[in-house]
Amino acid sequence: MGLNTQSVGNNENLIIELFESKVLVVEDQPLNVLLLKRILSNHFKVESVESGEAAIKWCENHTPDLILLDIVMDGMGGIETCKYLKSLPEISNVPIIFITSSHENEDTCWDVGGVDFIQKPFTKKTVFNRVKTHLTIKLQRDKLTNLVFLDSLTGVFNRRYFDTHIEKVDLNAKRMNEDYALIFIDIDFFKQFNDIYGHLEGDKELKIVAQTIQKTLKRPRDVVIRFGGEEFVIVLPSTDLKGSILVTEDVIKNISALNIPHSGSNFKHLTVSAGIATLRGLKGETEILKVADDKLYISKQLGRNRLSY
Ligand code: GH3
Ligand code: MG
Ligand code: MG
Ligand code: MG
Ligand code: MG
Repeated sequence: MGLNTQSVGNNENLIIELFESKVLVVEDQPLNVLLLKRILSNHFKVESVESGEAAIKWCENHTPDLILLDIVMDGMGGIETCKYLKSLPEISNVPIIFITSSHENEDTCWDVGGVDFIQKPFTKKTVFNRVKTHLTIKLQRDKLTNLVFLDSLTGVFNRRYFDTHIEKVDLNAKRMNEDYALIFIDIDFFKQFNDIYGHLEGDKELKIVAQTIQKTLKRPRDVVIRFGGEEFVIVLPSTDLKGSILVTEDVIKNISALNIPHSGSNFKHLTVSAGIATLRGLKGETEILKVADDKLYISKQLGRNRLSY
């Protein structure tokens, strides 16, 4: 989801980030598209589509930093498009500025989640400054979110994120009558690893393990969290036991395949153990967490470098 940790409040960084931020223009009049691009292209990366439907399609594969949305368009209008886009998890935090030619829609713009609007005919200065202002707020908010919810060593989500995330996943699964999986991952013999190779080397491998887990997860909604020292939790929404076993096998295999030497391990290279639990038959997130942890313990007892469920 494109998160990364960066310092807050560095003006030079902000200018670079603004320059690299993506603005999606949704507008059905070619002349307006041309004008908007002329105003914005020197300062931001600008893409355009000519309908609400095309905007939705575009957002399936890209996440813009800001959307400029025309209200009156053939087919799906701007208001309807905004409502739909705001319901997508990846887009829900993206500021949407409406471009409107009448005051009629003003209140509705706010109601459906718009952050601002630009009145047609627009001026260069107003378009530029509205876009710049809302992009700046968006980028700074992203940075704060990253600082709060990402683990600074490994770059994956932290425990604080887990607490709010798991609640939502649990609620959503129950609402949709779906299963979801929670997987505990723990590095094997990691205390010995630190003792033999030193803590700095340990930190380095911890980061590599985290990123290997992350890369193994294929779907955008799959999430890895650093739960504690050398323990990670994977949350897989809309996934049953069978699916989660396949993912966990891949995680174990991919980490083993890194072939990180570990002379203190029975396997002579760095490995992990896993415990899997899914919602089916359990009450909710507290129980699922406990069961996954119990299963992890069994994997350890059975010799490590394996999964249990
Ligand atoms: P097991 O196979 O049973 O999991 O053995 P283990 O040694 O991995 O487990 P234990 O829980 O006894 O030790 C975990 C170790 O992980 C303790 C600590 O040295 C190491 N560790 C935890 N957090 C960090 C960290 O942030 N950096 C480094 N380098 N090591 C860490
Ligand atoms: Mg129009
Ligand atoms: Mg541990
Ligand atoms: Mg332990
Ligand atoms: Mg361990």
